Amino acid sequence: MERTEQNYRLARESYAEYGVDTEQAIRELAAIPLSIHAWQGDDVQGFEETGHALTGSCLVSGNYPGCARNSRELRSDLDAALALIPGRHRVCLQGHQIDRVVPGVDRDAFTIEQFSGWLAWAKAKGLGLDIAPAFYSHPKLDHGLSLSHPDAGIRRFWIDHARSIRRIGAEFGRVLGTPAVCNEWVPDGFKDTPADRLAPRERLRDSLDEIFADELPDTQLLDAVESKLFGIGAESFTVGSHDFYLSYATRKNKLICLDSGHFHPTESIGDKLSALTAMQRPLLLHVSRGVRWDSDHVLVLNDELLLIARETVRCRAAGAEIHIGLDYFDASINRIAAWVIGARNMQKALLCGLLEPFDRLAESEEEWDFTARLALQEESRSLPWGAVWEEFCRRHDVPADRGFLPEIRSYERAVSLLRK
Ligand code: RNT
Ligand code: ZN
Repeated sequence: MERTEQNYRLARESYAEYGVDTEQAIRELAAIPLSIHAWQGDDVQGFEETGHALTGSCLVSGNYPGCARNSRELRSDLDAALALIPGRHRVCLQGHQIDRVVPGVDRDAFTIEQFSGWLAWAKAKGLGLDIAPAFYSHPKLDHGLSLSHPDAGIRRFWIDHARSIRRIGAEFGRVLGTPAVCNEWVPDGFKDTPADRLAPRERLRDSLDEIFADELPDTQLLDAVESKLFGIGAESFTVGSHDFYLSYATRKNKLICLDSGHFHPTESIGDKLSALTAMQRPLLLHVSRGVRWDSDHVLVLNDELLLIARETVRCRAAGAEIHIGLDYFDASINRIAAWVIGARNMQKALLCGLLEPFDRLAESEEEWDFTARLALQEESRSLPWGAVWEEFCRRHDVPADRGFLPEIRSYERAVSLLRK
């Protein structure tokens, strides 16, 4: 404890020499909520008890024991994870992670009743909730198509699912006093070259128009739309591409959701944040890590994450509204550890962004001194941000990095490994 404070005092002085106020960085980091994705905890399975396999090009690999079998167990696991993530955060649900199965009530007819346990839990814990319709793992996802399907009956089912999830989100927002972000992502696409690229896109556009026709106040609900480059089994064509959704979001005044695993590997969403902020769009991020074909590995503190976080910090400082959601799933390691490691890495990256000697860098840039800019960028990598992070954890009463795994181990011994 004492060592943490001593290290922090020295770090504070070091940063002060670069004109950086660590106290301000600590305050600002505490004010950035992450939307923690509930689906890391159930391998994106949901709780409908229908036994539908995971479809829609999301693939979860691994069989680490102790997966949550119902929403009650998932909430208990989330409690364990949230206790190890410093600060106050939100939880994002998928539209099939229901509390209660009512025979005969399918996704197109879900109401707040299916999510009442989540709402009560969030209210008791003072958490905000976000949500997304689940357009996959269901027989109505036919030939890989949902909202863009040529059959009006199939489109109707998915439109009604999205409408019901929007209403549930608005109820979350109303009761919890913080708007729920509701994100529309559909897996629609083709494995091989389509004959007609336009018709599915026109159908997706019209389905979205119908979904958003229900007017809900933005004090309760914020709509987002999420693009993707390709998916497994949809390698050649994705109906909801980035161009499609970016212009849709602009036209309909929706949030565009940028998933860091949904672009060409050399294309970074870090660069897109300022481009969109310049156009004054609020944004939703799905922060993830792409590895070869997979878009959903646990976040590590790599250059990509540092860029996304530093740009988020800069754009937020300029007044941009950027909602940070996490989106990855790994079933090959302890699922609570996956949440905790990824969320803490997101926070560490944000902290590095907040601690960057920005004024000095900008000064060099203004003076056209690109040599000094590069030298300082590299120098600042080895400034003692780790000591500030430990102090941040201490102030939030959460273990430092060396301390969280033992807690997860004891939770799995006492709770999750007993699940069969
Ligand atoms: C899929 C999208 C989407 C999903 C969730 C589970 O590629 O990223 O956000 O991760 O719907
Ligand atoms: Zn995503």
